[in-house]
Amino acid sequence: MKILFFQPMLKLFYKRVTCPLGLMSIASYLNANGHNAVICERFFTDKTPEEIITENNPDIIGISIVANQYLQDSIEISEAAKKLGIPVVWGGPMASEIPEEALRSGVVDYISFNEGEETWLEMANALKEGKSFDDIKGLGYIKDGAFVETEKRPFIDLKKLPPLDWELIDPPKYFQQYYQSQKMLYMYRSKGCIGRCTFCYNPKYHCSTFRTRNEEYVFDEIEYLINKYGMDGVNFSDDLLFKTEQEAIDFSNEVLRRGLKFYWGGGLRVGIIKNTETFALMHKAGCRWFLIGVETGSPKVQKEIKKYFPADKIKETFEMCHNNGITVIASFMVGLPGETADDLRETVELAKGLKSTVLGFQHFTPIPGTEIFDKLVEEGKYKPLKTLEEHANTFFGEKFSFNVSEVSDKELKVIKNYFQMRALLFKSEFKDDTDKHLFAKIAKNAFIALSGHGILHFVKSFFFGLNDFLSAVGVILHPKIRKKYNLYFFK
Ligand code: B12
Ligand code: SF4
Repeated sequence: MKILFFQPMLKLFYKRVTCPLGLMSIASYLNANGHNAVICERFFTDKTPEEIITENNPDIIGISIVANQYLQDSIEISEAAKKLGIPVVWGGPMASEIPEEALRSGVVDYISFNEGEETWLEMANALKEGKSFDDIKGLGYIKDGAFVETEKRPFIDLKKLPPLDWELIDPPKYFQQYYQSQKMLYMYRSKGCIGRCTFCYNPKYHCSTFRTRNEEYVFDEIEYLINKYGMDGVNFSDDLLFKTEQEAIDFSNEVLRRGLKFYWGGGLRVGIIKNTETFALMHKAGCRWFLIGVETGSPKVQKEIKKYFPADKIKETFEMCHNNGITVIASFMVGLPGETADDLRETVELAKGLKSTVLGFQHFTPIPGTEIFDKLVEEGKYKPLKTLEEHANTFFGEKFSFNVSEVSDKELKVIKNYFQMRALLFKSEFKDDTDKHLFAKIAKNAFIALSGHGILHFVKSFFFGLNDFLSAVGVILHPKIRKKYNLYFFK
């Protein structure tokens, strides 16, 4: 069967194009089982969805939806498919969270929940044999006006999946400058995370499990991409790159044994790696960055969100990274439920004391299906969106649209902007081992990546950057808030 997968475009404008790993995995699996699956990256083509579909003449279409921002384009693609009478299946985290809204919109025929590989193979085989999809596990659809969800599909054994076929995409198109790498690609070695954080998609989407791919394939793919395309960096998109310290040691030793020269990093939890020697080994093997979600400095809020790490453990992990030349990108959230000014002061103090760090502050937005979301709905503090159109018009995390904390919007914004300003001002806090100002480097790289896609993107990215800069500078206009939270630059 011919299957056409779409990676939709972001609504506002391109922020960063990463390889569509989920679609690549499904397409590789289908092709290894005798089907003909191709991937269309919407951002790389000027053709309309109708033109692309007509050109490919598929039997069925699949669209991957990560978050709200992809919905508008996904609706457009689906409408074109409907006009041409081709069935449409949506998948990915966001599609799994709003199945009924999506199906009732009339533009989607099926929702494929969670992992797509086996569901797709069964769908493609059923199509070939002229059978219906009604009994295929892991699907949602509308029948006689009612929403039907078939039996839940158990997780697949990732080790049984074939290697990713990197020729399904054009890897150089996805190269990014990132830290020390000039040609960095996204890859993955595991899925899920053991955490039970109440705001995260993981407990529901991956049931707090952690599974790894066939490590041999991961290394073979890295070797292939280095040799064929000159890839020199990998950002592992895993939620949790290593579940144990031993995994990190084995991984690093294998990189060194194979003599692979590339920089790498990914997501990590505080407390997994306890010894500075392991960070030193990882650095020797090319590790240069880790993304760590700290979220808050308040033990009270930590308990609430079920992500509890004592401040000294957090500082210890950051210090070990710093001492071994590994930059930590620390992610915080402001505006969490019940968060008070005292809680935020603790967050500010913790963030200011962390070493070798890029600090990212995001406004909290509840993801449907998470524990925190259900609680907020139950308490009447959050009104769930009802239609697909409403979801498509909601900005996830980017714009400040929702505040369930005890603190005003303005204060949250000033705190967020203060850390942005700090990043601009203090090179010493934001440098990697090339001794460049990391923030300036990131900003420059983002600008190059964004504007490299035409004049419209150039203008948009210029104004986007300017807006960010002005917001950061705007912090000085709020002396009272700065005093309240100790947001000073030079003391
Ligand atoms: C890379 C990435 C991105 C990339 C884009 C990815 C892409 N190609 O679309 C970028 C950087 C642009 C991005 C952006 C955002 N992202 Co993001 N992203 C990821 C990340 C780190 C990796 C995705 C990945 O490649 N996974 C590996 C592959 C193998 O798994 P997968 O994608 O889940 O695919 C499997 C299944 O989902 C399913 N599937 C996937 N697609 C399809 C399609 C069909 C048709 C079917 C049937 C099945 C199916 O089958 C696949 C194979 O098993 C994930 C976290 C994670 N570890 O997954 C977050 C994640 C998906 N992102 C998330 C979020 C919130 C965002 C942002 C909204 C963040 C923000 N605040 O701005 C933005 C949105 C856009 C924007 N404004 O920038 C959340 C989604 C939460 C949710 N909805 O439940 C995640 C889960 C991170 C998290 N822990 O919260 N993201
Ligand atoms: S540690 Fe991170 S990835 Fe794991 S459940 Fe918590 S927030 Fe999600």
